[in-house]
Amino acid sequence: MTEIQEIVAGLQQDEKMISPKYFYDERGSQLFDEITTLPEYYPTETEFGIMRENITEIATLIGPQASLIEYGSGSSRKTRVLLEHLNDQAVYVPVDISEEHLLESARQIRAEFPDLEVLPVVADFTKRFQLPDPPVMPLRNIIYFPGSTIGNFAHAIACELLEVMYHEAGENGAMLIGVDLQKDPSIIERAYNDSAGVTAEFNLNMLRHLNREFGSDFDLDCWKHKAQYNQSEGRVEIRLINEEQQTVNIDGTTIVVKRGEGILTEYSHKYTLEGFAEMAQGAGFKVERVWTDTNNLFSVQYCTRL
Ligand code: AVJ
Repeated sequence: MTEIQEIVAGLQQDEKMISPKYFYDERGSQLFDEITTLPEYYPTETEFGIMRENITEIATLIGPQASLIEYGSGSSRKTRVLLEHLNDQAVYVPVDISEEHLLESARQIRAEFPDLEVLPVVADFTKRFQLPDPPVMPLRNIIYFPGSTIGNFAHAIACELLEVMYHEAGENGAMLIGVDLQKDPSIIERAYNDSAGVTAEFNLNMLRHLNREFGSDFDLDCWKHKAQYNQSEGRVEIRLINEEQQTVNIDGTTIVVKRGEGILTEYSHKYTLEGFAEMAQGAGFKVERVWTDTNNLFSVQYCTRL
């Protein structure tokens, strides 16, 4: 299926949905960067703190001459702490769907770390893609998957993705992953309903992106952001709610959207430590080490192959 066919198929489901990967055009990547600096959005700062606090131990576990493969690297903000502590002849492979954003961050990283081999890959990491061959063979691969991006994926797909990462890690490889934890729902809901309205703008920008890139005609004035924590599923569900009945044309297909109907644009799953360990184990990983913050909001986990 092509991207546009995938989008149309999502809009024809009983519950309309569009993949969260379509958040990330140029503007969407910028808006996400802005989200990470919001006072209500605890994940980024908390993960950053955990990384800073434990960076010596993390770098020791990774060891020298490693290839760090980052899935969904965005601006690579958190990665800098890690790169600063990696040892000689390290390779950094940032993988991201947003080309301009990725290449600009790669350029900056190269300038900051002249000894580091930086090999950016423009790819949708939910699909198969080719990893570059570094000029010097690294001792091991470290899959770096920060930000709790794993939470975007429904359980079965998250499991598949972890399996792919298990294979990409290779024989003596490992995975370093950021995993957001279940907690007081009010803390979570606030993080996705910020008072400055940046998350709402980020959500709405997806339709702007689709109109431009795929020629759809969503009426941008009719949609409202909604984010709700579903406690029994342990996930935030983010939707765009349509306020006026409208028809949307995309790729020669007409979609009727009723007043009050929503489009699911994102899941953000939150985990228990046991729940994540079980999922990792299903993919062949053993959770070796877990670091958290003092409030147990977020975790960084080091997983080796079983
Ligand atoms: C990039 C998927 C980790 O789920 O918290 C932030 C995206 N969406 N605010 C998240 C997001 C709305 C974010 N991830």
